[in-house]
Amino acid sequence: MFPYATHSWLIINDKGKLTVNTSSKLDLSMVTDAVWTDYDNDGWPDLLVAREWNSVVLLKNMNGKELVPQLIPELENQRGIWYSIVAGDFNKDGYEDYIVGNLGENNRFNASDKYPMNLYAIDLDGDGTIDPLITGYWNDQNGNMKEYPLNYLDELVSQSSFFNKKFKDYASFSVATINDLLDENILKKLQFKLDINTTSSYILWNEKGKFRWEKLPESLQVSPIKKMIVHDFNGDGYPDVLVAGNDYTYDVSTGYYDANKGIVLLNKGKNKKEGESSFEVLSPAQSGILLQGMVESLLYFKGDTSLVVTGFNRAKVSVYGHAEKAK
Ligand SMILES: [Ca+2]
Ligand SMILES: [Ca+2]
Ligand SMILES: [Ca+2]
Ligand SMILES: [Ca+2]
Repeated sequence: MFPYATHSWLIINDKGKLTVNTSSKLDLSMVTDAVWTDYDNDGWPDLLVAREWNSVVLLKNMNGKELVPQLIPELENQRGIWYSIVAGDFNKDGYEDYIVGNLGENNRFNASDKYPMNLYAIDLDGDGTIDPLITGYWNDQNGNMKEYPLNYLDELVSQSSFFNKKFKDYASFSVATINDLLDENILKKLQFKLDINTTSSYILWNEKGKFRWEKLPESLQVSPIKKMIVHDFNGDGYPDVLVAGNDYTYDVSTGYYDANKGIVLLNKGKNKKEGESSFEVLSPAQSGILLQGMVESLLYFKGDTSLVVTGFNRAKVSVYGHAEKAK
């Protein structure tokens, strides 16, 4: 139950027989997506894992014997609601790079190192189930940044009776910081706490096995990035990216995320400036592909006419044909 996560498993395909064993059990917290990628070009595919309320984590393939999570500060320092990850050698230096989808910047949270968003896993009313409490930082009446619950009182009351016992009216709740909510006694019940310091989506450059983050352009920060396809759409030899997302499941206080209509990142080749990408952002009008809704799946089927197939939440599947350019 959120924010607890069950184990992840590596399923071994042993000559057509699928097996799991104790060594294939992995504790990776809330995993959303993963990509096989030989990040260090040693011939063994490694696993790069995207996680919610956590960092991206790299599991290095030790000569085919085991997958070992690596402690990499560049990865651990960026904690987000990472929904999706794809790989492609975008600058064609022989090392695969990555695009990592996050919540985006179209929200009121402004998560940062100094002012993170926190998630408290705590059973406030003592009924045996966790009442996850999410907080962020906003200015108080005196202009000082204070930590407040993110949800409206109505939403919290519907989640746990703790809140209507604690707050008799909206006025007292509206000025209540996390310290008013969780006093010392209640904090004893805290099971664990997670935090994120970025909601932006990024390109993760792989510089010969060292990682460097570069924010995706503004027009890609409008909505959560849930699904992506890496494919050389215009046949120039450089991998491009189709980016889809949105989320209609957030609470009232956060609202609908629906601003991504399907975005193509056209790779313009080698970096113009060292260390900077040169992706051209194509709108649906420019690319001819429009993905309106909450995207749950996105697939590319290769064929005489290749197909981009998109699955939406509570809506029909959309299919776009894509004629490959002759090379
Ligand atoms: Ca490797
Ligand atoms: Ca590269
Ligand atoms: Ca509870
Ligand atoms: Ca291309």
